[in-house]
Amino acid sequence: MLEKILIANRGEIALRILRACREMNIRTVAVHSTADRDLKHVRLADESVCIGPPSSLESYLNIPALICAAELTNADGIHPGYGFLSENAEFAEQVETSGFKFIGPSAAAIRTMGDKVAAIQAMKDAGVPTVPGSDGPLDDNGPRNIEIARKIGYPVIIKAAGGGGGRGMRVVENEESLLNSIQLTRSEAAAAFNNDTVYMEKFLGAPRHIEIQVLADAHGNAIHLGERDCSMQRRHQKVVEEAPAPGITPEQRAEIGGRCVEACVQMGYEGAGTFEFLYEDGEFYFIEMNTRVQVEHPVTELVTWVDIIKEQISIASGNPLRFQQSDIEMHGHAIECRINAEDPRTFLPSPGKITLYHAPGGPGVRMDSHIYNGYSVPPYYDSMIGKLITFGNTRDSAIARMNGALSEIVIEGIKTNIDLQQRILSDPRFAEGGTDIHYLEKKLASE
Ligand code: MV4
Repeated sequence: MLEKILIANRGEIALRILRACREMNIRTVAVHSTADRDLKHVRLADESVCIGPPSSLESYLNIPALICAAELTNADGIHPGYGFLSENAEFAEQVETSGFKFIGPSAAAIRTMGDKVAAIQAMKDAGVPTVPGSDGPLDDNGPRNIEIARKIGYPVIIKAAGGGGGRGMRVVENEESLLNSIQLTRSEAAAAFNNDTVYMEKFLGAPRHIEIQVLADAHGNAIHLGERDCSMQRRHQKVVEEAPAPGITPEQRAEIGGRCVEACVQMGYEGAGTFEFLYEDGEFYFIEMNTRVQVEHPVTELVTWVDIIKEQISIASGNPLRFQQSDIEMHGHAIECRINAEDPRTFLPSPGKITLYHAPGGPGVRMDSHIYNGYSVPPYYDSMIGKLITFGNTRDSAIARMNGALSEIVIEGIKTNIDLQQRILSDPRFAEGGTDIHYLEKKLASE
């Protein structure tokens, strides 16, 4: 097993990784910017290293500083968490060539999934269903592009191969605007991602966002941990996530999960991963794969009883998976509300000192957060300050526990989105389950 892990992240996920290491008797190294000296995990870690000034570019994205910190402290593994360098193939490569274990997939796998055209091709090769589309990059042959769009049927969407997560896409309603839209998306992609490759897909009007969690070891074994529904989002920021996805049958789960597992085996994928799908009219359509642990991993943990972070570390240590697919059962229902330090009207970040904090508790309540009384939320990073996750035998009981926990939580001194979460949790359409990716934005516009 790895013996000392450097946690190349901050906030709640750094604390989450530290807790997993502690359970596994693995020593921990915290790295932090000068703005993050007071982070909870920095105090709890066996050692800590200051890696730079507040700016992420000079600290949490500073590859030489991170590798230097690993060398100084004699760490043997580096966990990237999510965001920052977690899906940076260059980082994964430099970590490994410097003699450390990158806790995640190979640089090659990260690179393939970072190129959305290559990712979709890999999925097609493995039998994972994809969105009807251009089957590869678009060239500048106007008549041919018009032909492709006609075959697919309007509306279509033009996406940048280097994009993802909502960046670099444009919906095209009709043939008149097609060629111009391709050119526009191409030049924006060249500027934003230094890659002008674009591709075309059928535009799905009202899908849900459902993703499959997988774990794959270095010995050719892979399993899936079922799905999460992440449709409740605003401007590509997820707000509420849940597992399982309402209405998905065990047969559907086994079918799509099995396809993802097969793809992992075929690609020689190693580590935790998430296959993102759009789900519409009973069909799954692959759009992207994430090669990191995700913010919303706890809802899967609560319904499968698998500790995803511990599995990542075990896999990176070279151990075979400790579960077979038949060992994985889904129990009950879990919901996660992201707690953000943000203005409820403008959604702009609201950093500052937390003058009073009372954590929620009780049966089926999990609070993944690094905040404490007197902690100052710095203005330099993401505004998410924690995740409130509830579990119940049924979806209704998970919702009831979430309503209770949201009313119990006290965070004073900064503005938060707790009121928004309470409005969502008491929304009758949310109670029914299965709202699409546009539901929250429409609800907010009508309030
Ligand atoms: C789509 C789509 C509809 N049709 N692709 C946005 C983020 C990126 N991961 C892919 N995205 C979308 N791709 C086709 N063919 C609609 C979206 C989309 C979306 C997807 C998931 C979650 C939220 C979203 C919000 C707006 C648009």
